[in-house]
Amino acid sequence: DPRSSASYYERYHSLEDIYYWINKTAQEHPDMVKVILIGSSYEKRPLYVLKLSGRQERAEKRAIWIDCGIHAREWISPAFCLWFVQYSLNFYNLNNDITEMLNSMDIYVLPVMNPDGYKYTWTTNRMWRKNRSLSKESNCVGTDLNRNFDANWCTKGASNRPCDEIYCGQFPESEPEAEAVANFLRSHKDSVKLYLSIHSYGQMLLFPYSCSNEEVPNHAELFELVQEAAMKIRRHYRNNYKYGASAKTIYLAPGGSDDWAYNLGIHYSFTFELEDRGRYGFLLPPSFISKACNEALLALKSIALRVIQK
Ligand code: ING
Ligand code: ZN
Repeated sequence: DPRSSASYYERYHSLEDIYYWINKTAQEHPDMVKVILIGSSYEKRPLYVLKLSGRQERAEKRAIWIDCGIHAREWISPAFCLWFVQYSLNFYNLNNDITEMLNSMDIYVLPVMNPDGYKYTWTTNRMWRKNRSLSKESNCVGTDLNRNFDANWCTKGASNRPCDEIYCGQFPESEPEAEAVANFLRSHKDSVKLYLSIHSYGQMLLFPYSCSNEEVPNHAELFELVQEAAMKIRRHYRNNYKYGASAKTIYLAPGGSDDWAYNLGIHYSFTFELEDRGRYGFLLPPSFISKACNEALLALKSIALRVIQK
């Protein structure tokens, strides 16, 4: 509708809107979209994954996994997942890159991995990061889902205190949101070749390890992939993304999903930190959504098409 000031994908959406959108998107594209329930959150909200497939059936199809919204306040992240799904459906058979991606790989998209936290950022505290699980030993609420995976769990760079923002939880996968993702990936590990987790902010393209200063065996290959993707963002959008192994590029962060996925055997595993460009932090105004999503899409395409060629 040309009269509306900004399209649906250039706004942020409440959790209820996103659930409605998931359903509607699947109904409108029954040939390309399936909804999979992979589990539920601590407060029993459903965790839905959209499975996107091209119309070409191929035996032994490989897959990409993308999760958004691990951290509640990083609103650009779910916005990217919605935007990416819409782009895929609109430009399949129109844009060569997305057509090739969807013909060679199924793409699993989890738009909101932390629905309880996301809801809380809309109702109560915009700056909430963790999920909303209660603790036995403390009145503080929430575990950092990106410290709850079984990769050097709760070592330096995470906290065992429930009041901290980087609380690792009671044990690895103690949180139903992390467990649901881990279970899904364990049962699809032969097909999923590329893992991607979307965060903000800071403009970085990261790969394992975050949980140690060690280099992964294919470090040089992963470095080339993010370097090329960052170069494309620089050329097309005149924006500088940093890139490299997480522990050296930002900080030590054990228990992260990308490290865990890597150790499971998904050797193309990445975390993207999207915009802002230095002014708004987590509070990126809606007018910046499309630029942030376009540059992340460019990086995703660049990496995915390389992985498809391997
Ligand atoms: N940054 C990530 C965090 O969880 C990160 C950084 C990347 C950690 C990859 C682990 C693995 O702290 C944000 N902004 O959340
Ligand atoms: Zn984050």
